Parts: sequence; structure tokens; C-alpha cells
Amino acid sequence: MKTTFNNQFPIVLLILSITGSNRLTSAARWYTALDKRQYYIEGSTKYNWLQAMDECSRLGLQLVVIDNPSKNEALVKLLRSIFRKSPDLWIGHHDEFNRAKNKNRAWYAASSGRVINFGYWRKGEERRKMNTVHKSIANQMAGKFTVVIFLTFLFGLCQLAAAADWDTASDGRQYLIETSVGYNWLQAVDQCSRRGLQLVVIDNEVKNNAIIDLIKSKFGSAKDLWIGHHDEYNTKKDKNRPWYSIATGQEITFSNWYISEPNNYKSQEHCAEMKSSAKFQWYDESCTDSYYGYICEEHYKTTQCHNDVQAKHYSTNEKNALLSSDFTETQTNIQNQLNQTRNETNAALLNWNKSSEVVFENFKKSLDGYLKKKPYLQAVVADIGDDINALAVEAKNEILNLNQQTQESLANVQLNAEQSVNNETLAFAEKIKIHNNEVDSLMSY
Ligand SMILES: [Ca+2]
Repeated sequence: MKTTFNNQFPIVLLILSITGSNRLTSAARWYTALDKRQYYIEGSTKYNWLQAMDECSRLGLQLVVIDNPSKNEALVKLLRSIFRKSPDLWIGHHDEFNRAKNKNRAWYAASSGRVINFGYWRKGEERRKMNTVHKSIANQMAGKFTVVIFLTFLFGLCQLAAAADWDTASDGRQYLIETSVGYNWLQAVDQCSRRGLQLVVIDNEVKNNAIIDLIKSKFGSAKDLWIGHHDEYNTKKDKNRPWYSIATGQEITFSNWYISEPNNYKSQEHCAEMKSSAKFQWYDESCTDSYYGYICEEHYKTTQCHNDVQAKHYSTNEKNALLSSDFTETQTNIQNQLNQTRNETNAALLNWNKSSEVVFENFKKSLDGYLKKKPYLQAVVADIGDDINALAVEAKNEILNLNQQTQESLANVQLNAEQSVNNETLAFAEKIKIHNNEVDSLMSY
């Protein structure tokens, strides 16, 4: 499958909560910036960063990534035109929970896991002039802020990671498993995103068992592994608190927690891992301070894409099979009709032959009878009788000859017609076959 990711999607801005003065009256609204990109703005609720991420994902959008000056400038101008006083805004950048205070530390796009080279930091602090708060991100992320979310459409994503080191599990799905314990949760998310994949989301028992079997068969007792579940920085120690998919933002209803988990120790455990020593049951852990391996899987949109393509492939094949069988049936019908016509024509000509002979014989008998009854014609008969007979025989032969010619001519016409129909149908059958092969090669990957 070719990579068909299109990075020309319109960008969207969502204002989720705006305190103080603003001119927005409705909850959601679309805006177009000077660079023609579109943003979706909504004002209602305060979100922390992960909640904002999830809200975008649920809408099929993403937190905006500002990776060049012109995009930044257009956004700043747009916001100034909308708000009298700019609210605090989340954007889709993070530093992978980097603890260093190095102002030059790398920042990453939440959508792709790739380093963002553009920056627009306020002097003295790692804050954007756009009031984006991600100083000391590990703490700030958990806080509730007045948030503006910039979103980018993700529609149309259909790509397969190139040459990923896949392992196939018993559920037929493929997984990429990294067992070296060098990654906090956001780093694990980025590692998958950079490959066009997602941190695995385990939402049913079959999948859970298939993954555990795969890990056991490949690594024996592997290291602990991050999975793509988080609780949106929920500080409650409620074991039944909801958990969400990093890929879709949707709540995950299946779980396989270890008996004492998810305990949210010190209210600091917001990310889920498969614990090797607990038979791969899940623990909630600190997203920032714990370092594990991870499991990636195909991005859910890629899976959707593949399923769509596969379904279309099957239905196209079904239609083609129907067409082929209809065509074969039609061809048989045509052949039968041609045969029938030929048989009927032959029979008709044969009958005509016979009746011609009968008519002639009758005529001859009648003539003979008539002549015998008229003795005074005997001399005439003796004189021209042979000539009449010869003429009659000639006429008869002429009729039979014409009959024969007609039969041959009709037979030729029919033969030509049959050959022509056969050639056309064979050519058509060949075309169907070629189209089927083309469809197969287009749809296979
Ligand atoms: Ca825990």
C-alpha cells in the first residue's frame, strides 16, 4: 500500500474554555486564518493537556502543531482578531517529560512524534507568547487550564509503516515490541508515532491474550511494556476511574489490572503498563518517571483504511464473479439460440425440398394422366413428350439447385454470425479477466 498521507489538511482551532472577556457566543465555531487554514474554536470547559489531546482525537482532529513562522503569525493574528484578551492555549507540542531545564531541549509533535524545529518562546521562560503553558510540563500537564486547542484534520490517513520489525500474534494482528527499558510513556508514544504507528490499545480479551502469548513465545519473560492507555491525569485513587486510548481518545472498557491496581500511587500514576512479573497484568505507573519498553501496532485509521479497502476488494470480486457467471450464461443462451435457428432453417429447407419434389411428381402424374385421356394428343406427346419431360426435369433440378444454394448461403451466413458472436464474446471474456486481475493487483498489498 502506498503512503497516501496528505499534509494539506485544513487546520482547526477549538477553544474549549475562555475566561474573561471574549466575543464568542456559541460553543463551537470555525475560523479561517490569513494563511487560509481553518481552525475550529469551542468555548465551554477547561482541559488538561491529555484531555485536550483526547477531545481532538474524538473529533477526528489533532492538537495543532506550529512548525513554521508563517503558520504561527497567521494564528497569532487570528487569535488577536477573535479575542480582546488572549486565553491560555494548549498546542500539540511536548518535551517527552524531559526533566532537564535546558531551554534548548527538544520538543516533539504529538501527532507524529517528530522533533519540531520552530520555536516561539517568551524570553526568560519556556512559554510561548501565545500564553501556551508548558513550562515544567510534567506538573503543568496535570493542571486544569483555560485551554485553546488547535486541531488538524486527520481524515484520509492511510499509511503503513515501512519495514517495521513486525511480529504476528495469534489473533492475526501484527505488533512491534521494543523490550529495552529506555522510554517514559510519552517517549514510547513518540517512538510509535514516528513509525506511523500507535502505542498498542488493548480493548478486548482475545487481543490481550494474543499479545501475552506473543511476548512469551518471543521473549520468555520480557521486560515491562507501556501500552497506550491513560487516565487523563485523573488524581482520584478510584480503581474504577475511566481510562482512555491515546489513539482515539475513547474510553477503554476492557481491562486486565493486577489485583491491587490501578492504585494511582501519590495520585501520580496516569499511564498503563504490562507488568512482566505480574503475568503481564496491568499497573498504572508514573508517565514521567517510569522507563519501560513498549508495544506499537498499526494506527487505527490505517486499520480502518485497510478494512475498507479489503471490503471493497471483496465486493468488487463478488460483482466481477456475478458478471462472469451472467456472461457465461448469456453466451450459452446465444449459442443455443443459434443452434436452434440453424436446425429450424435446415428442417424448413429440407421440407421445402421434399414438398418441391412431391409437387413436381404430382404435376408430372397429372400431366401424364391428362395426356393419356386425350388420344388425339398422342402424336403431339410422341413428338414433344420427351422435350416436356426434359424441361420438367430441368425445372426440377433448377429448383433443387436453387434450394441447395439457398441452404449453403444461409449456412454460411449463420456460420459467420456464430463466429462473429463467438469472437466478440471471447474478447469480452478476456477483458473481464484482465479487469479482474487489475482489480486484484490494485487491491493487494
Ligand atoms: Ca500503580
